[in-house]
Amino acid sequence: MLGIRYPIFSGGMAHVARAPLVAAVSEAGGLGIIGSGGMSPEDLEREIARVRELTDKPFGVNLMLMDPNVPEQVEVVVRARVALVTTGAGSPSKYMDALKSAGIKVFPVVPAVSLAVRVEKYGADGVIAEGMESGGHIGTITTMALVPQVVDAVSVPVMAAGGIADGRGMAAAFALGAEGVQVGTRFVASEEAPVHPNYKQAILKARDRDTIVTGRTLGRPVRCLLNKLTKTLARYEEEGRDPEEFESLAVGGLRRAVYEGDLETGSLMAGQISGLIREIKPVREIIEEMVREAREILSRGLDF
Ligand code: TUI
Repeated sequence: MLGIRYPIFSGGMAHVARAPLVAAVSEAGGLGIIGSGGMSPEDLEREIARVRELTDKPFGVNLMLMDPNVPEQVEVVVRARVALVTTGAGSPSKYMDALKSAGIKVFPVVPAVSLAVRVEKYGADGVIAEGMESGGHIGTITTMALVPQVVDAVSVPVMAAGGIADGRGMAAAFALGAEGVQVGTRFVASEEAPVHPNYKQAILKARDRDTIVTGRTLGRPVRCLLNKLTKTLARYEEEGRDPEEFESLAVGGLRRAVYEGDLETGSLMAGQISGLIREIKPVREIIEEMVREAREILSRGLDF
């Protein structure tokens, strides 16, 4: 469907999934996805051009549906005829016709079965079932429980996301009926990710319980590494403080993490699989090891 060698998408991570990472993933045989969250339409147009300077392989764009620029971003991706659009943080129904008429494949991220069924009706070409192990904005169901339920509920291909950082996770996703995986955190800790080294090192240092979800009480749950900011935000929620106080600390947090490497007041969005990631590696190595390991696991029989 997409003309890629391996069924591996990189997450459309705002501020992180820029041309160097996106092109590296597509060059390595996966599908790189630009994270357009926080970009003006002009920024997005420029970023698409930068990817095209680096690779002639297919790539995609993620639309973060809470971004006020989405209507103009849709016009940009339609003009640019990118291979794939993924959507997150909302329902993409309004944009489906424009994207499909341009021949763009659309894979919405779905945190629940109900949304998967709805987007299939609107014409989605596939869905990305994203579990709450993921970094960033999340739903409430784990990948293990969500993926097989979405697989049974829709007929389009299902990609699994959330908690997948190696060939074991990829093999598990196939065992659950997924046809591919989307990987985020593992690619933040890649050589090519244009992210402050402090952010990458924080992922390497993290252990299994070092992420926290904040913003649930505000209806916008986000998973990040534990740090001064997220501990304070969690306390504010416990104390039932005014959401404006929460917002004033959280605003701009992802930018502080990605560009300034601010480990205290940055939002270091990362998934629960951070504890598994011990080394910064080139994207090609990450992808090739993942595929080799998944193949090896899936070719083993059962001995009982
Ligand atoms: O979107 C994500 N992950 C994200 S977006 C993001 S940017 C951000 N920055 C600061 C604060 C908040 C966000 C960081 N990480 N993943 C895909 C995803 N989509 N997760 C959950 C959803 C989702 C949630 C509800 C999709 C649809 C939905 O409901 C739509 C409806 O209308 O029912």
